[in-house]
Amino acid sequence: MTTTSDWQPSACILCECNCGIVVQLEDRRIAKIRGDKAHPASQGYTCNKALRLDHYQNNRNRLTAPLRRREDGSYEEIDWDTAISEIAAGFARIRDEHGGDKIFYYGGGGQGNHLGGAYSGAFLKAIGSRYRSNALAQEKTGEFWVDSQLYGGHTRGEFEHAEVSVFIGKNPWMSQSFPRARVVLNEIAKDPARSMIVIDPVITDTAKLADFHLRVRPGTDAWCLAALAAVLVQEHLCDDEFLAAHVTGVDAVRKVLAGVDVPGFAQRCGVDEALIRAAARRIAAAGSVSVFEDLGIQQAPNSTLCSYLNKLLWILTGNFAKQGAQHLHSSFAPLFSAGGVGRTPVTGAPIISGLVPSNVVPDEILTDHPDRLRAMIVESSNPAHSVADSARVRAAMQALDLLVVIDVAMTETARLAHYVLPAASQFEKPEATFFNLEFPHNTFQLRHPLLDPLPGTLPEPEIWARLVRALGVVSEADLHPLRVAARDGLEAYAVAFLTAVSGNPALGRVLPFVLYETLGPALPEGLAGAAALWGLAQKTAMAYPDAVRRAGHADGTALFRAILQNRSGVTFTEHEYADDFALITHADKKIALEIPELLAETEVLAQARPTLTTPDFPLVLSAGERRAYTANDILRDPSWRKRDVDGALRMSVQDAATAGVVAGDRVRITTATGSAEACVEVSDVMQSGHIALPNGFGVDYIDDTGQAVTPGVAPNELTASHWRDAYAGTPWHKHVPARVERVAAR
Ligand SMILES: Nc1nc2c(c(=O)[nH]1)N[C@H]1C(S)=C(S)[C@@H](COP(=O)(O)OP(=O)(O)OC[C@H]3O[C@@H](n4cnc5c(=O)[nH]c(N)nc54)[C@H](O)[C@@H]3O)O[C@H]1N2
Ligand SMILES: Nc1nc2c(c(=O)[nH]1)N[C@H]1C(S)=C(S)[C@@H](COP(=O)(O)OP(=O)(O)OC[C@H]3O[C@@H](n4cnc5c(=O)[nH]c(N)nc54)[C@H](O)[C@@H]3O)O[C@H]1N2
Ligand code: SF4
Ligand SMILES: [Mo]
Repeated sequence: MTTTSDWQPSACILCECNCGIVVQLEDRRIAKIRGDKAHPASQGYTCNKALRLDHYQNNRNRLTAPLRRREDGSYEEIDWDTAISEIAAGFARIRDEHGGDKIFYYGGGGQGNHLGGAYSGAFLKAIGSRYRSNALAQEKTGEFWVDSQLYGGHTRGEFEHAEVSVFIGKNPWMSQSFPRARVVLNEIAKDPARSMIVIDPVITDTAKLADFHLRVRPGTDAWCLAALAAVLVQEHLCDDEFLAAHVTGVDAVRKVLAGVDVPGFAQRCGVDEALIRAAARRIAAAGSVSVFEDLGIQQAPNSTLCSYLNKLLWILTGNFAKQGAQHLHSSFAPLFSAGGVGRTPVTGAPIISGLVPSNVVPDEILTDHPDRLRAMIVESSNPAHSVADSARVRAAMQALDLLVVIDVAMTETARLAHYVLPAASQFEKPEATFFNLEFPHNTFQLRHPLLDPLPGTLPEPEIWARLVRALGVVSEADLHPLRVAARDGLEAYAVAFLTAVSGNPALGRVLPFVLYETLGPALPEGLAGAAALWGLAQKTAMAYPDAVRRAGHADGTALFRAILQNRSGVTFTEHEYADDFALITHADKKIALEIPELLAETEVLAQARPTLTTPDFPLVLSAGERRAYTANDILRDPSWRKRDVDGALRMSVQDAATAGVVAGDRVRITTATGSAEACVEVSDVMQSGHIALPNGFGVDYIDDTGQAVTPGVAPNELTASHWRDAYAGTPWHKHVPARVERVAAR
């Protein structure tokens, strides 16, 4: 007999919005899913994808036992104790022979799960690991480098209230990324007093709703953005009062922008000069402007420069610290660590916000350099599929002395590992994300487990705790007083914690472990993994005391209690608009507009050539576009898709004619790195010379008949590691020179 559960709150894990959902379970199946009206950010909203989450929870590729690779490359199941002791001993050996800094950590959370990764730090510190990376180092680090110089934090738009919304290389209709995206986009489109500006070579579903579509040629955004900013300066459209009061370094910026040849730049990017001027004037005239830049510029040529030029648009017009404009926001646990730019040990590549560029990881391994990386732990990420040049990433991973992968499924990366550890799914443990990026109200949701862990799997906090225990760095005597205090309640725990940590620096190094071991057991049943949130709640309350109090939480302990109790999520900060200035990290609380390197780059645009294609590779391939049925590599079971099951290559009518293909034909796509076959969709949304493949395809899966299937193209079989930004090392996935040939006769 099937048992049907009550409706229970949780969240969708398929994109960073993490919309609240309520679900009904039938035994272990997520049978019914609806938007959760009680969720403070999503308010009942979901997109089409949330309803397909059971394909993640229940599928044939779930791992159910720790695996160890045999000599012949096959895997054998081993028990957890064996796995943990061999893995801990293996890393300890590498530390002793080569130094703990040769142990690299990649991942730590996808679109729905950051809580497990929060515990990794204890083991990594204990073993002496220093270098790490994740997917943010192939998209956001260039923007972060710019942000850190301008004001020292991450900014977000407030699209719900913006008079003008600007989307640059961003297609929120498909990719979402801010609360209730489609509702907000429709509201903007319907309201004659509000405008939408979209900069995208493709007529996306978002562009279709836009008032101004600046349809740039791929890879030419720098010219378009520089022209927009130049119009603001040259036509005297800047907010001089705001600039005088809150911004330094403005003169240097004005000087460079005054010299920009707007008609020439318009021609370079292929956008009508009059349209550029009209869009710039609309931005200047608006009471509020919000801007979202995403992969269309962050994974294309001049990406760091484009991030800078984009930010000039809203800073020059004073669109900061007021409703509907751009904001620095609070964070519950920062996704980006602050600090200057370090360098990687082998290639000297920039380490921005603590992250090694994903693209240089193979170079840090495949070398005789004495400081090369020798071992790696991958948690909740699939770099053998998601990082540029998959063949090279595979070779690098095969060259490691030890590779351990923690995942729910047997992935392309797991298949290269010496050990694979099976994690409980995101619905089988307490889970949360740190994509808490909103202002003035910022929200956080602790999802309670809906199910017990699948037999054989463990939640990451327990996996990391077992690894730390195996190293023997903390004694039971150290932990005992804290365990006792935790039983007496959170107030007693806070006092005992401060005493213990100030008296014993060794505990301070492994804090998440200490919290899990001591506070974890005292938390309500099944929530031990939430223990690390206690520390984060205390920090949040100290960082934004007034905003946390305004949101209804007297202190960190009260905030932690609210998080444990409100299963649909809590608002943890409520800011006033003027707080934006206080969130600037510069001592003078002003935006520092001048970034000399990037101003020099702007001047160079007058000479630089905008094309990277060649006669051999005449087309620009965007490798990895977000569509209605893509969700990174989270859903491996292809039957979740209702459309576009093969992940078609989109191409324009002209390019299809040139290649002699029609819709449904199979083609071979070739780049300097590799080649792959895809099925064609001829589409008038594409401009001539630009083709696009979706992301999230080309992952293998064992279907219900036991057959291995791999629909679509793995985009990174076609991309190259050196094809990256000079400042941040972020890849140019959206701009890969390619050619297309018909494969078989019709
Ligand atoms: N459905 C779905 N939604 C997702 C995800 C998913 O896998 N599927 N993934 C999530 C993640 S991890 C992320 S980072 C976000 C990404 O979200 P987006 O950045 O919105 O996603 P993309 O479709 O990759 O790229 C955005 C746009 O860039 C355009 N583009 C290509 N080349 C250029 C160019 O040279 N200039 C400009 N201006 N635009 C260009 C493309 O036409 C596309 O419309 O989406 C999130 N949401
Ligand atoms: N060519 C090209 N490459 C791209 C992109 C592109 O547009 N084009 N986009 C880039 C971007 S923006 C991103 S964000 C990255 C994403 O790339 P990755 O960082 O590799 O992340 P995902 O693809 O989301 O993979 C998440 C992994 O987590 C696993 N997982 C799911 N739940 C759990 C869990 O509870 N515990 C554990 N331990 N594992 C779990 C899944 O099985 C999956 O293997 O891809 C990047 N790569
Ligand atoms: S995919 Fe993103 S926008 Fe869609 S329901 Fe899930 S979290 Fe919300
Ligand atoms: Mo991403």
